[in-house]
Amino acid sequence: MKTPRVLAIHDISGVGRCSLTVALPVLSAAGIECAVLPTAVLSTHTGEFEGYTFHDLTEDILPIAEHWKSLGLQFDAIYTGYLGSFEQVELIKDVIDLLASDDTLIVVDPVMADEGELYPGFTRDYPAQMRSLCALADVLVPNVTEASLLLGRDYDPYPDVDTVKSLLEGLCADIGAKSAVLTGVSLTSGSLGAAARDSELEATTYAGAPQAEGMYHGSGDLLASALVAGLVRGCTLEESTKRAVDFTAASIQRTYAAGTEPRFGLLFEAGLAQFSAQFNALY
Ligand code: PXL
Repeated sequence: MKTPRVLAIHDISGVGRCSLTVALPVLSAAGIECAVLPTAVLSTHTGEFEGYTFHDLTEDILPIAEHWKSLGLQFDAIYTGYLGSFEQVELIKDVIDLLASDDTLIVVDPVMADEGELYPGFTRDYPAQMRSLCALADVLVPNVTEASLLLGRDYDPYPDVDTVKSLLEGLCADIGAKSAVLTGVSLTSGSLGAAARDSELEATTYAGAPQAEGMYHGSGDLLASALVAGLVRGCTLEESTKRAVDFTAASIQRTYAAGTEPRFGLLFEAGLAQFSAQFNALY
């Protein structure tokens, strides 16, 4: 099998297990080449760390993409995450225009908020800007806070099945994504997972795993990276969502058992071999 190539566009936070320090190992473990376009370099992510450094790479984004274009590089998927500014959202739309072919899967994780709050550094008008990038998504992967902000709806931390369905339908019909995976939802008691809407099949499915204690930074990035891995390796949206939820839930359980500080992220490393084995079987 030819090794698929994914372009991951996120920041690189040196410590804290999020964005590129998660996308790279997870995609590699699934047998995918992960090309990276870093949007910024930070010493740590912006949650629960004081005094982090932030080096913006906005000016490098288009020259990097233009160089790749001149090399004739093809990407099986373009996967975007944390972007530091309005300007970067606009630039990433240009990068997609430049580098995506009809066969490139566009996955957008509109990283900007969690638990009802925007992350530090994002202004209240950012979600409206992010909508325009989300419209290009084949698969949009927000958490419940991000979905509510994108749709201009009140945040409900515990959406029921009808609310989840309505959020997913809004992400597809109003925002324009072809499919959507809503993360951090609990539709059966004691479970936590993600609901997926495939608008071509007009089907909504739910994947849950036993709910583990704790909220960890980078959980959304881990789930989205594992989802991209499954999709690019040819699994359906439903199957990819299930694998991503299982991998993330096992990582949460392992981290809770280890008692490490949530800001240092999920101990996903010990689960990579098992995650990888599911894809080896596909070769
Ligand atoms: O995990 C999302 C994320 C990614 N990158 C940076 C962040 C966050 C969340 O806080 O701060 C820099």
